Amino acid sequence: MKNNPFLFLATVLLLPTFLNAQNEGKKPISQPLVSHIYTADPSAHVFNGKIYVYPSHDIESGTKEDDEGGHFDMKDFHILSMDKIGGKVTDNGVALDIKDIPWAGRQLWAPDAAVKNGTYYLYFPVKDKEDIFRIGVATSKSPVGPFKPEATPIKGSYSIDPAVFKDSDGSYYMYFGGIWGGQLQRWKDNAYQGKTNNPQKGEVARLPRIAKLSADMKSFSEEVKEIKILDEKGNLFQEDNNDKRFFEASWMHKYKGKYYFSYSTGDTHNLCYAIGDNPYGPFTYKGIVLKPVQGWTSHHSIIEKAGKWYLFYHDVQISGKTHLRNVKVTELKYNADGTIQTIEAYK
Ligand code: FUB
Repeated sequence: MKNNPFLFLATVLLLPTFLNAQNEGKKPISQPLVSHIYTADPSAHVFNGKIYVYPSHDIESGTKEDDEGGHFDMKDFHILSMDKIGGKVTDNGVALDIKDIPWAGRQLWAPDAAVKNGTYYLYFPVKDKEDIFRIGVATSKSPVGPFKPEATPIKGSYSIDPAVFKDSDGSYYMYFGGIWGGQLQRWKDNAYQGKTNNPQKGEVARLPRIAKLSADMKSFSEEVKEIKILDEKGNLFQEDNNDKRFFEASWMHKYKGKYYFSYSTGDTHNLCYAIGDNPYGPFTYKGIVLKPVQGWTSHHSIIEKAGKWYLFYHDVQISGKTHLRNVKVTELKYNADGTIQTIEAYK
């Protein structure tokens, strides 16, 4: 897209207008969780019976919009908490500031969190001083911080959107990656290729990544691997299948013994899911979790609380601007065969 300014204009500027027009006259099914700050990319977890949401904190930094998402120029994280869905939402203040991350350059993007033995781990992508996205980790004794970052990024990490999943056997895995501004296309066999073109039609779509975390939760215990998302015939998606192929925003949850890998298709704005039998996949594409929301990006998490399942997501209801988003939550339901009922964010 970078090499084709007309395609860039069409997809980045015109498509959201079209999608937003599709939703015109309809009402959102849920309201922003908070409105005093802009929040996005909600990674929700239940820790000690309470719900914690680890979102990006969108701001109007004044950075000009470009085709690598330079206007998503976030500088800190605020963690939200609530006792129950629909209950009072607390903003717990600044949990981590970019100025306290020694190796960070710019753009603190979508985080996630995990807990182990009473220590909370905040995982975050940020561009390093060479403008290359890496994934860092910070720790705290409290789920809402303040978090103390490690001096260097996680060795072997790259790209964006970490999602950390704890399996039933106590193992932790990190899923990550995002194309275009998320730079995943710059990496091949875990080696940096330098600035490359965005993936082109006719190519096999880029695949999300996984690595098991070490016991210390601050490093990978194995080499980063690709995870396969297959169509119903067992084939990998092509870049042309951009309404189904992986773009960014990985999430993993387990339901009735199956592994559900969900993700955003980016330029076609779907949140999709694929099911597998183990954390590494392969995963077979099953359908859409959430139809396109107002705005350009779509990013989510899925949790269970008190016997019900919930989808946390974002749109731009408050601002109408792609880079100033607000997080929301709605119930998610399964069919008897384990497939997910597609959610329409506006009715
Ligand atoms: O918030 C910045 C980026 O936008 C995230 O990392 C992507 O998932 C998209 O939501």
